[in-house]
This record gives sequence, structure tokens and C-alpha cells, in this order.
Amino acid sequence: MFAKVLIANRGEIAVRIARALQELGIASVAVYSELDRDTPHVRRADEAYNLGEGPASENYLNVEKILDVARRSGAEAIHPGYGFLAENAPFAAACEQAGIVFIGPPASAIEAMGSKTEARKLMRAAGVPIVPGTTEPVQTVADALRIAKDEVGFPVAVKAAGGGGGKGFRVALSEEELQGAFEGSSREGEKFFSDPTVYLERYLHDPRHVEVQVLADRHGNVIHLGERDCSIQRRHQKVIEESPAPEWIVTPEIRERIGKIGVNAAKAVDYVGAGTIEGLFSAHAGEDSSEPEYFFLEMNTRVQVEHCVTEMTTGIDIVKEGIRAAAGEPLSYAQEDVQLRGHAIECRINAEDASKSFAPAPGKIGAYREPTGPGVRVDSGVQAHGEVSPMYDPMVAKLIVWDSSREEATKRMLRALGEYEIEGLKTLIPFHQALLATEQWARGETCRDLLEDKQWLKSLAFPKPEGAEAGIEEETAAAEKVSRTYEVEVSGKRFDVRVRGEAVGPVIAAGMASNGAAAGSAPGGRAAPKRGARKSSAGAGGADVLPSPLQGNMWKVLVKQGDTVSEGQLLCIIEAMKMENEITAHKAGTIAELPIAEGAPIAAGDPIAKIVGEEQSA
Ligand code: MV4
Repeated sequence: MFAKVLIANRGEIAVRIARALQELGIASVAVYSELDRDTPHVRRADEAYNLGEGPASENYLNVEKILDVARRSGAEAIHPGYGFLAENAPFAAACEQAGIVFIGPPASAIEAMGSKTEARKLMRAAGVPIVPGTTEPVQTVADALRIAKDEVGFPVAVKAAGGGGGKGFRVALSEEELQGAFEGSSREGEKFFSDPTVYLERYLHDPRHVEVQVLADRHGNVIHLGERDCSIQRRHQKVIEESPAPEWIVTPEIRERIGKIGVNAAKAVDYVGAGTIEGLFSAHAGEDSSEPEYFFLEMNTRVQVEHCVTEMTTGIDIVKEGIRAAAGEPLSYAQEDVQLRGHAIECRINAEDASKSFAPAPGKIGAYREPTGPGVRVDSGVQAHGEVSPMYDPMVAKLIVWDSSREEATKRMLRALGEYEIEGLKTLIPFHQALLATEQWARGETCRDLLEDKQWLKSLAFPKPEGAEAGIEEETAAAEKVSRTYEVEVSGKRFDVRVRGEAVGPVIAAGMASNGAAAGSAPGGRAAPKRGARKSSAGAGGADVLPSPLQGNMWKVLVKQGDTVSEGQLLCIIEAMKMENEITAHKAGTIAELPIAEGAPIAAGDPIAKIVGEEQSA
């Protein structure tokens, strides 16, 4: 198994991967952009490296910088998460070249699934059913017209060969609409994937999005973990996912059939790790058949956002299995070990305003409290007083619940959504609350009409902040005003009162908090270099050991073994990136150990001193 792994991502998935690594006993290395300096994923990892400012192309997508950090930190493998460098075949190849393990499938599998027409050809050869249509690019509108009329039939879907996830997806209901659809799809393919080629599929009426989670190791074992139903989408973005699909949609027989399809698809590309076969499920695909049909759509060669619902119903940690597989270990489970239990639902908590056609709504977070209690899981990458940047994905957290049935899970989700407190940020929480309360959801419909119903969406508008005239929000920001909720009691009755005003109270100036162990924990304080707040628990007896908040060189040691020190007393100075960092005692006591000599290098998390005795009884 690896000793150290670099996480080439941010936000909730970086936190998710760091957790898996910790449980596997693997040290984690985070990377971060300047904007993400104070975010949970940075603190959650054992070490963190700044990749600089600018757009993602200059940090999270910069292959050279990331490989360099991997070398400097001694990471043996890189986990790409989803987005950014996941599903990037040249990056996977570059890792291999650099002698670093890419946690994911071989570059060849990514490439094979990257071209949708190539993938369709491969899948057809492997006996995987594909949506009827072409497996070769369609060169001209005239060709498209002929093929649509003679072979596929209308309505027809025009899709970009380089696409996926709905980018470059157009529908032509009739001949007249084909030219527009063809040109639109081609333009979008060119814009997003630098590939204008398109292909045709028969357009299925109101299909469900049903996907299969697979796991594969380097020893030829491939298993599936059942399906996820992700039919609730807006503009091809999933917003709610569940596992399993409603039981009246996917029966055990159908599950077995589509599970085998998933396994065959993965085997056809020598897949390794966690992957997903996305497909369309149609209860009435043929003209007069009532036989349900399942067609391969595309394969996602990475861990997906919605993997969690499958973890809840199978009890299998998909991220850990992916890491084990990359390290060459066999899968921990055989197909017969996989048992589905109960029902899980995931709601994506996006910083978006559903009432304004899901417009991104980045901004500052005030108070923040996640729901908890039975069957509730939150995977998040934000914290109180954090900020959601317009630079990144608006998905800031995922709320996942499990319960014995779909109906019970729905009630539990509504309960948990009600508990979620995210002050100051517009999120999809009200949208989820409204949608999960509908009859359509209860009946397991795709809710497509609802998601396009402008009136319904408008009804989800956020209340205007009280007393806010136009422009006050900008003014507030300029004057560094903050909004805080206070709890007050009036004649014994409790009220929540929101107060807006200038920031008051303890604000720790940058650089003042010299002891990393204490920095960052002051509520509301803006401790600048918070990196030391990581590693707050250094294992059993960790209260005695003071871990280094940073990587650098031991510049000066100002105490010696046996000395008695008081809390906050200067112990040593660590030089890091040409800066002197004063390290102070995290508690009073006697210096029992002082393992780092002057001049020696020190890594983040290494013990600086062990201080024993004089336990505070308070
Ligand atoms: C389709 C389709 C109908 N027929 N392909 C592709 C990307 C995915 N995000 C939606 N895609 C669709 N592909 C054919 N041949 C309908 C959709 C579709 C959809 C599918 C399942 C659930 C929700 C959907 C919402 C819009 C479009």
C-alpha cells in the first residue's frame, strides 16, 4: 500500500479522499489555490502545498506544478477526484511517465471512453446494448438527414462525439429541425471539446438516467454495486440521486441484467478502480413493446459525485476500494458479498438560486451548521464564515440520507434539509424541500416538467433580506459589515435575531497567532496562516505532543529537555519559505522530548516537542 498520496482536487471530494486515506493509514498531501488557502480540504490533509493564484489552469489543472508537488512531498500516487484532472488521459499517462501511480483506470481506458463514437463501437462489440444510432461520426447535415430518415427515424438526438454529460446534446423532432440541431451540437462540441464531430441516436421519450457503479482491480476482478437513479436533472446537471432506483422501476431481475452490462463494459476496457456506466432506462422504448430497455450512454472513468448513495446501501467504501485497486490489491468483495439494504438519497447543496433558473449564487457564508442524527451524512467542503468563490463549482456540499425505504428516506431527507443552516448563502435547499414534497417525486417520476416549470421555480424565490434597499448588499460588503444571528430570550421564550453591522470582537491579526496549534480555532477570528490547525489530534496521547504546523527547517531551538515551560512560551523558530515562524508551547509542563535538532528539516505534522505534566484540571 502507498505511504503517501497527493489529492489533486479541492472542496468536498478532496476532504472525502483525505478521510479515506487516513483510514487506510496513508499520509495525505493537499494542494490549494491562493483562493482556497483557508478551506477545509487544506486543513484536513497532513500536508498542504500552495499552487498559487489565478484560474484553475494555473493551479488545480497545472500538470507540471502538481507532479512537482508529488515529487517534493514524496507522494507515490495521485488521486484526481472528479472534474479537474480526472478523465484526462494525458495526465494519467504523465503520472505513469513520472513513476507516480494515477489512482484510476489506465490512460487507455480513459481514452477509449473519451470518444463517444469509439466507446459505442467498443461497447457494441462487447455485447453491451447502445442506443440505436450511428457509431461513426456524421460528417454533414445532408448525411444526417439521410441517416435520420432511412435508419434512425425521428425524433433523433444529435450528440457531440467529444461530449458527455449533455454538452452538445440537441434534439430534432422532425426533418425541419435537424439542421439547427446538427449545427448547434457541432458548435458546442467544438467549443467545449475542440471536436466538432457529431453522431446520431434515436431520441427516447422521457427516459430515466440509470447508472451502474463498478469496481475493478488489477487482477481481472470486476463487480457492480447496483444502480443509481439520477433522473432528476436540470440542464443536464444531476441535482438529486438515489440508490437503488424506485423498486417499481428496477426489479431485482433488471438490476442483475444492467449490473452485468456494467461489468462487461468495464472489462472491455481493462478498467481499474471505481467507475460508472451511465445509461438510459426506458420503460417503453419500442413502438408497441412494454418491455423495459436499457442502453449504454457513456462511462465515467472516475469516482462520481453521487458515489455516496451506493456506499450507504452497500456499506462498501468506494473511495478506499479505488485506492486499494490502484495499489495492486485485490477487491475486498466478491459479487456475492454485495447486498443492497434500504434506500439512500443525495441532494446536491449548490450555491444556486433555483428561482432564477438555477443561477450561480456564490458568496460569503455566515453561521453554518450541518444536519446530523440517524442515517444522515454530509460531505462538504465549506465551513462557517467561509466563502463560495465564483471561480469554482457551485456544489459546496452533499446531503445524503439512508433509511429502510424510499418513502422513509424521503421523510428523513426533508427532516435533514430543515436542520441545515447556511447563513448568508442562497442554496438549493428550498428547491429540494419543495421537490421532495411533490406527488411526482413520491411516484418516482423524472419530474422533467417540474424542473422546467418557470412558475413553480419562481415560487421558490428567496425572501429579500429585511430592510434591504437596492444596493445594500454591495455597500455592506464594502464597509466590511457582517451579519450574525443571535439567540435571545424574551420572557423565557427563545428567538433568533439577525443583526447586521460592522465586525466587532476578536480578530486575530495575520502573523500574530504564532502557535499553529492555537491558530484557527478562535471562533470568528480570522487567523491567517491556519495551516497549523490541521493535525489537531496527533493520535493517542496527542495532547502532549506538539506537531509542527508547517514544513521547513528548524532554525533555532530556545528550550532544552527537562525545562519547565508555560503555555504560550516560545519554544523554537521554524524557517519556512524564507519566513521565520515562532512556535510556542501549546500547554504548560516539562519538556520530555525535543526530537528536532537545529538545522534539521521538519515536515508538517512532525513532533516538535512533547510536554508532560501540569495537566489543567479545568
Ligand atoms: C438522451 C435522451 C433521450 N434520447 N439520449 C444525455 C446526457 C444526460 N445528462 C441527458 N441525456 C439524455 N440523452 C437519447 N438518445 C434524453 C436525455 C435527457 C435525460 C435523460 C435521463 C434523465 C434526465 C434527462 C434530462 C434531459 C435529457
